[in-house]
Amino acid sequence: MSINRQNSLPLLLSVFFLALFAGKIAQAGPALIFENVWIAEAPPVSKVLAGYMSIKNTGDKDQKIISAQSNDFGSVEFHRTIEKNGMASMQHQASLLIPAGGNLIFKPGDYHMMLFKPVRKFRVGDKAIFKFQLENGHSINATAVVKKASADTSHQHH
Ligand SMILES: [Cu+2]
Repeated sequence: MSINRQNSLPLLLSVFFLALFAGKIAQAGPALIFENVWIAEAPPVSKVLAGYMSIKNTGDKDQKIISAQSNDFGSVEFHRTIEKNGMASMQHQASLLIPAGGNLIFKPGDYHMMLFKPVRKFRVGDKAIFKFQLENGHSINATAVVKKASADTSHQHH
């Protein structure tokens, strides 16, 4: 007999800890979920488009997004429209903080992505891929779809 009960316990333990370790690695990734990522359709001559989304943080750590990029645009910025005394102005956001267990909603008149220099025309139903860079070194890809923006939510750029 080469294997007895006494020898199999350390083996079982090491398998157990290996599984635990593997589970930890799987959890270490960013717990951000991008939902309803969309780009507002704009006239074909537009040099800048606006994008929206919901970002959910299902993890127990705050997450910070420091940039976004897409092969379909020259550059991507995060903005927030602030209304003060009836005047709307846009503030550039250097980063986005999504609190643990919380979310951040982008919508017309609030947080939005400014998509500069589109490299092609976008029609309703077209898609574009965005890569979001996190402060912790991870990056997440999300696919946006072009939708019609209703008249009252059209984006106005300064
Ligand atoms: Cu803007």
